[in-house]
Amino acid sequence: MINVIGLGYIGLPTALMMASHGVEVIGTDYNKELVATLNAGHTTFKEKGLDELFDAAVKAGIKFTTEYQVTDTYIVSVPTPYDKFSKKVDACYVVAAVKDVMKVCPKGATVVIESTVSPGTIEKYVRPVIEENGFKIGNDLNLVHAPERIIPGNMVYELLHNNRTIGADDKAIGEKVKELYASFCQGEIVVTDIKTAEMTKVVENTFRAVNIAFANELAKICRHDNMDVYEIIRICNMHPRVNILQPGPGVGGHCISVDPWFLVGDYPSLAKVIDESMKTNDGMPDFVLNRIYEIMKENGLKDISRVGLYGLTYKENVDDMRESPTLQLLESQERHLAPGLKVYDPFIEKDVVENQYHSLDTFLDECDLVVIMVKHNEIKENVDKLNGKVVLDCHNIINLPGVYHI
Ligand code: SAJ
Repeated sequence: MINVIGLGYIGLPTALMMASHGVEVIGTDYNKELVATLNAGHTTFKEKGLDELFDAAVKAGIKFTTEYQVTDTYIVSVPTPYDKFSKKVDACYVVAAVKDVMKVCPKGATVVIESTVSPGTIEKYVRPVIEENGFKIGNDLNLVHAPERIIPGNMVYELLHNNRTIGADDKAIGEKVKELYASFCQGEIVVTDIKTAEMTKVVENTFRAVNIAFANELAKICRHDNMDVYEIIRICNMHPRVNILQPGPGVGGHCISVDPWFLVGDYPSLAKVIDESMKTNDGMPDFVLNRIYEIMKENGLKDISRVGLYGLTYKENVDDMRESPTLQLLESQERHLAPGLKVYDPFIEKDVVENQYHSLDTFLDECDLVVIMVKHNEIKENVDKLNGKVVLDCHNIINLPGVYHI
């Protein structure tokens, strides 16, 4: 039996996937409300294919509880934020979860850490906790790192098809855990050591962050000299060895906007390109805010409360707002003492910010300038409703004459 610890964006789909592939699974989370929701038969966030996967897992017998289980395999999938001051990974949730596992786990158990951590975190923070509890790693307990790689918006497909990395001290243990993941994963599963596995995960997200920062920097250069960044990237990407990502209003989510900081925090004198890239991405919401002021001036618009931000989530077609560029922009706007922007997002039903709308039509009726912060399908399907508005399209998705870009 597998006890999955942490039933958030990664733990829940992982637990459901294993259960629906014949593995006996109990999911544990300390959040009573979340567990109650799952036990009442509802998923806790929106994701393509998740409800169907949930039904299959429930049929297969998955259970949800707040209690840690006595079993031989644990998968720890809890958040790893970063310390905003030192930029280093904050492993407190992982450490707390492992401590709780130690209270119930029998000798011989395997503990798999799925949470993203910086290289050396498991050595520095997790091993001591296990040893302090009287377990000898390798004899009484096996420690493995199997970093998740799935992308919100396409999690279920990627869980099934992505290649995976398993880091273990002992190859045989790595192979055993590989077998468990192979119960559902059709991709290639590579077995390596723990520190290498930790580093690969952070490097993958850092690669993407640096590439996005490059695109954002190009957007700024092109804006400065009146060149079309999208046309330039499109042509460059026709070169067989060039693949530039897209500029945008900022980088959000709990991964690309966080994990690269771990390397800056741990290697401050070495991780220079990464540091600058993260600063570039973090500066994009401010850049958009300046564009808003420029465009208002150009169009004789004086009332900031007639400007609307379309989208609150960190990216398209998900309901996740963590580190979202829109929230960053709103914060920045407050710092500039210019409150009043309107906000709308079809995925956010609760009121989370001021001046938030829940109907696209009402929102658009009350805005003269609409800023496309997130490229949800909804707005792509309703482009005609933007006719007659001044539009700042931060993703180059609106094909109307006179649209502004970042
Ligand atoms: N973004 C751009 N331009 C682009 C692509 C993305 O500005 O060309 C922005 C998005 O709008 C968003 C942010 O970047 O705000 C991050 O979105 P994303 O879709 O690039 O990635 P995440 O954070 O949803 O998921 C990433 C994935 N990592 C990689 O692709 C290397 C996923 O595979 C990881 O599992 C996930 O991080 C994670 O949990 O670590």
